[in-house]
Amino acid sequence: MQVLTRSLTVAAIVFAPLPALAQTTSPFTLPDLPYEYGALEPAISAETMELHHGKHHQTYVDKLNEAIEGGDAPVTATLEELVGAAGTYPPAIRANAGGHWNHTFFWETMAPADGVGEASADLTSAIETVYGSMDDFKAEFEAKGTAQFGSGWVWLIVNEAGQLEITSTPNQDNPLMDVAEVKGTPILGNDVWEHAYYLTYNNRRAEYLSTWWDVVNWSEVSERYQDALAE
Ligand code: MN3
Repeated sequence: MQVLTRSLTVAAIVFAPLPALAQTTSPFTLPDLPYEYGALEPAISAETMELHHGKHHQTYVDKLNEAIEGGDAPVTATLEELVGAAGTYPPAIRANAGGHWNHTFFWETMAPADGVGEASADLTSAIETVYGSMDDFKAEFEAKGTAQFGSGWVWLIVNEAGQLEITSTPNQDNPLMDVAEVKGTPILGNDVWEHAYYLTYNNRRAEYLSTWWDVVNWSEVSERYQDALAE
């Protein structure tokens, strides 16, 4: 009975929903991952996840809090507000609010390969309408991610016309920002900074992008698609 109780407790912690981003204000905190560091292997190694979440994401959170403490943005601003008005704040807010939002989104939209679910009928239909097939969509997404010069992100968004669109952003920008060339609501995104893949894939970004589909949480992406359409 003790063992059962403990395993239920662990499960509750591991699968507890992450706090809604829009409701959080400074000081911001590093969210727990909804899975273990090794859970996305072999697509993403435990070592990569530990550094990426525990060091890189933590640093964005810390620097964001420092910038706000230093007066760069109001302490009452939510993360969503900081990201949406990124261009009106000093660069430290744009980089670190973006980094915190992007990585939180990234962790939530991945899952262990045996728990990724499937794209909903609505999302599948929309992808097939725009891209022809799921494979053609993936190829275009990978090409956009490979073509992003230097550090950045590749996204699938619901754009302002309510249509699916693949876009990329430099550094820690994202399509929610006022400064984004192509604006919309991200429903899927991949981090193409070298820190996201270099330990396993070295300079082979294209191989990382093609392998990454194994851990895309299609159930979560499908929910975000419905939410984005309802906005
Ligand atoms: Mn990263």
